[in-house]
Amino acid sequence: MSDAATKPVHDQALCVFAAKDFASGAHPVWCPGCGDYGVLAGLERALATLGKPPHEVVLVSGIGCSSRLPGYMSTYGFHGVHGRALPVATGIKLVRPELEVIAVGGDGDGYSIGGNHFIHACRRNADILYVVMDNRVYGMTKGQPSPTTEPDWDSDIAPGGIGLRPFNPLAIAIASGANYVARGFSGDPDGLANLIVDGIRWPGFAFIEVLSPCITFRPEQSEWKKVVRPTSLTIEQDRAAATAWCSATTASAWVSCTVATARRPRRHCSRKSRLPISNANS
Ligand SMILES: Cc1ncc(C[n+]2csc(CCOP(=O)(O)OP(=O)(O)O)c2C)c(N)n1
Ligand code: SF4
Ligand SMILES: [Mg+2]
Repeated sequence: MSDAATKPVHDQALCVFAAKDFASGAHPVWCPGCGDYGVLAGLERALATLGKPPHEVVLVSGIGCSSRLPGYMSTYGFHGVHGRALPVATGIKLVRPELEVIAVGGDGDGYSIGGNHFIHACRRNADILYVVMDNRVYGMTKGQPSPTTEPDWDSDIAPGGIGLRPFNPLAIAIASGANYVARGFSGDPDGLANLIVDGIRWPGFAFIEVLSPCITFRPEQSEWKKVVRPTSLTIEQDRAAATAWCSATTASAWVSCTVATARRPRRHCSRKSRLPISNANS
């Protein structure tokens, strides 16, 4: 038997695809400087690294600027309705477990109208990846506060700020049962690509929160590139410690972290070999 036949599929396929093979050719309509460009680049690089043929990948989204992303990639795509990316992605995985299913969207889509689906997708632990482009605002509908907006963010729509404690997506995901949880930054597409590769390889539900600036409605977020700093923190197996760490760091969003636990994914979903997780952002 040749070496190629005994190697894991993702190793055999390495270097077969370039990042550009995952681009659809459609020109993004995002504002120049929008963080979502970095997420698109990170996803394309990650899939090229994994050697996944575009026809074996399905991208599913809801509604929002960020949810336009599937249209810019050459994989299969499903641009659905607001807040419903995760149930659609879960359904696709159930009937086609051999496909790589990736849900993408924004903080409004995933944590507000889709918040219930987020919690239960973590709990169901299907073997899919969920990438949220968090700009702490509803970009597409012109700047309303979202669940992750800071309480004192002052705007014409919410003068003086909404005064509510922000939703903590990382802590919620871990506490709800997600197997792999990480935070990345759109200004670091290579680091993000590493997190995406790890998230896809890790069995069960993988969630990656990406700090992705909306430079139009939150121009102050262009400062993120000066303050976001990677960290090598990795917590494995200890769900309580990981949740506590994420809860304690709510205010300081300026880190990347990887938290992974090994709860078995749902039986009806494809089982992947367990690969070691790396300190992707160290
Ligand atoms: C059922 C429903 N309610 C409200 C809307 C209006 N709407 C479209 S996008 C959006 C928010 C998008 O915010 P987010 O998910 O953070 O994406 P972003 O544009 O910031 O990337 C809303 C409220 C809708 N399309 N459908
Ligand atoms: S409005 Fe904001 S989120 Fe939407 S494309 Fe422009 S910069 Fe990006
Ligand atoms: Mg948003």
